[in-house]
Amino acid sequence: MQFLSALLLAGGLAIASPINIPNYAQAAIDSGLALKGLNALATISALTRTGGTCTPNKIKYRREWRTLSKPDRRKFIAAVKCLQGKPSVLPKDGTVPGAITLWDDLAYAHAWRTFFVHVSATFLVWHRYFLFTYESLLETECGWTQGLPYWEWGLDENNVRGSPLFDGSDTSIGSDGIFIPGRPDFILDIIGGPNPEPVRVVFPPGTGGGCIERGPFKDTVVRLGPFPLDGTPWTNETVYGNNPRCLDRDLNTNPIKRWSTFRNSTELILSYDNIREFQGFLEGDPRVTTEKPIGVHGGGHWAVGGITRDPVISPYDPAFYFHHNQLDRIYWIWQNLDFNNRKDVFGTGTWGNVPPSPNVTVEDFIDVLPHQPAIKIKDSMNTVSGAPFCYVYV
Ligand SMILES: *[C@@H]1O[C@H](CO)[C@@H](O)[C@H](O)[C@H]1NC(C)=O
Ligand SMILES: *[C@@H]1O[C@H](CO)[C@@H](O)[C@H](O)[C@H]1NC(C)=O
Ligand SMILES: *[C@@H]1O[C@H](CO)[C@@H](O)[C@H](O)[C@H]1NC(C)=O
Ligand SMILES: [Cu+2]
Repeated sequence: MQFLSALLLAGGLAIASPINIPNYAQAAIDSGLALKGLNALATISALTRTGGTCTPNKIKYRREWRTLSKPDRRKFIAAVKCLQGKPSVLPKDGTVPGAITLWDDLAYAHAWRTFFVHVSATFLVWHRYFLFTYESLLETECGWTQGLPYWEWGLDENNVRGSPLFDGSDTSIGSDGIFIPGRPDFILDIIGGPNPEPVRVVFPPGTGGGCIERGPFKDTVVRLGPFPLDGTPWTNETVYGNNPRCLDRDLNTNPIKRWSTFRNSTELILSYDNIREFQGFLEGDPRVTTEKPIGVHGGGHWAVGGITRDPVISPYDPAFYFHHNQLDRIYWIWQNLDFNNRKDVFGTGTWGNVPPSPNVTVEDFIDVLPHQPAIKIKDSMNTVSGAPFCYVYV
């Protein structure tokens, strides 16, 4: 905690509600110094709200991957591998033939909620609960008692392939995919905005494209899916069936440089004071912005590529959780800078409100069946209430 007080003293800040945010210079924003400072302010703010069973000795400190010692990184990798080897706990009634392991279950838990928890009111809170479920399973099933590590994209905005998270060493989560040359650009036509014409986004393919080449998780087996990304109709059989194949990746610095830099994350936190805009810009929701499609959320997904582009079964890649943990961190920092005014949700309960559905309120529930019981959305706002969350980011 030493560095937190150091940062605060340096700024000579008074803690009030809402917190006074320093006027950061552009250089501090671009270098990540500002984001670090905002994280520190959020931590101090959050720690004033601990309650229930979330006593100081129980709080999990979620940290950036490269701040873990190498032995701890190996320990975390071993815990994830352990989870991948545990049997499925889904009912064996034939609904999900591809659910052989707990790792498949987690992909399924995301898959069957996909069209309700993206581009909807519950995007941030549902993924928060999903991450908590993963963190809890890592502890109860596989003995990982430290907080869930996250991936600070900004540290890799010039070179994703060189990231300690993806360098293929035994302290990474595996390398890039095997390079597949000669692929065309990605062309995304984003529909659902105010104009009938889609918003077109183009970027080059990454440096992989095939199965993970080396390092941990090279041998991870993917079973569910793939979900058809070209719009062809899907069936339960294709999405939930048992279709064993490798885990692929296509690391790509281009999407990070354009959508998930330190500047992008920091501006997102500082620019909006309501959840509609904050979440809309984070996710590139076309109903909120056509100028800034993709958002930091899409930037991270496309930077990893491969299966993490699949909106339905992306949790098969351990990178998914690192990426979403960083999103939850950005959300958490934003909330804790003005907590009393940032405990709301906005929107309905279906993707882009298709089909139309009622507005979601904080009295509604979210769940990650069958691994976690339903909780009220309002109980997902304070991450140190003990009901059920007990974590902060450092
Ligand atoms: C998948 O199965 C569930 C019941 O298990 C059913 O309600 C649903 O309509 C099915 N979806 C498709 C696309 O077949
Ligand atoms: C993201 O930040 C980079 C500089 O770090 C900038 O060039 C780019 O325009 C930003 N993207 C968005 C969508 O604001
Ligand atoms: C849902 O929320 C929107 C936006 O705030 C509002 O305009 C609309 O009236 C709400 N609908 C209902 C049924 O409350
Ligand atoms: Cu998701």
